[in-house]
Amino acid sequence: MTKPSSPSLPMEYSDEVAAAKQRGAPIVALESTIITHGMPYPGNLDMARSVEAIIREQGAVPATIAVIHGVLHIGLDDAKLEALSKTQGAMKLSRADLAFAIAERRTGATTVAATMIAAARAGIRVFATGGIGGVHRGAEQSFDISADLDELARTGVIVVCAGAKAILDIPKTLEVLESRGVPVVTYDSENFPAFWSRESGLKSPLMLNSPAAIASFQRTRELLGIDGGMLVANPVPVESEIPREEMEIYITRALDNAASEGISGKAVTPYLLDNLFRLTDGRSLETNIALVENNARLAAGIAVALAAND
Ligand code: PSU
Ligand code: MN
Repeated sequence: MTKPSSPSLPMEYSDEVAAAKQRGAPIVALESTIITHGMPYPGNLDMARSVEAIIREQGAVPATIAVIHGVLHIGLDDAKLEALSKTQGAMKLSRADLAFAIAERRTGATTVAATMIAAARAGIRVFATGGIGGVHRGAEQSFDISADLDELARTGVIVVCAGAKAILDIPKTLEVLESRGVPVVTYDSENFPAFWSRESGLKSPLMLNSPAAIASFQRTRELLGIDGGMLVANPVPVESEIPREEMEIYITRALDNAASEGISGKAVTPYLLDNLFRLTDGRSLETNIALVENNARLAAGIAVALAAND
């Protein structure tokens, strides 16, 4: 008599990622909300492809994560990546609703929080994104604090970003990360970056200058039995940055627009990104793409350094 098999999670690896896992090659996770909710088509597809290519050039394997018709995908082949980049109405998934999308056979893109959960489950330790969610300006009224911060505190994945988006309250975001015990390491700079700009006006809590040093810091945390994630902030390259003072003008306008249209909840971040894209005549998007590419390069370096010491 055969025992009924226990139900298993509908999770599928791309061929490339499955092969990488088999041989113990370094893998870098990538989120998909940035594709469906963060950038317009076709710029989103160009970005998704170029980020994957950069990770391969650095000797690692990219794993873009998304839920497609209820299946949690770890790595998307090019046809799936292209289809996702054109999908209208995909859910934006965080810890609260990742399982909902799978159970209800829906299609959804993973935010930083949901991508971390999926990456950890797939044994992937490094993840590249653009900017994390954080404490929104006016959070003392709206209570809008991204679930990304809680996820960083509890899930052991290194997240490489370009700092917190300047649409957020960056001092409060750093305070929450500190309270929750999340190390914030800026790569090769003393200043914590603000996504489109290299500086936020705040010093970074920690600084390291090489992927090997970041890998060694992470190993030491593991030896101490400290769980939870790490945030690595990588300033946007000088030639692609939009200076803080200039960006602030657009951000103030975008926030005003969001307030007068009554935008709230999950819609806030996508609305602001889209509004800034218009207000800057597409320049914010060019910067966004450049910084994600830059983060992918560093994340691959960290993944390679971690794998070298396994
Ligand atoms: N960074 C980008 N574009 C994005 C995001 C980050 O360059 O679209 C997304 C990420 O998926 C992040 C999410 O997790 O925005 C945060 O949304 P919220 O503020 O609703 O938690
Ligand atoms: Mn929010």
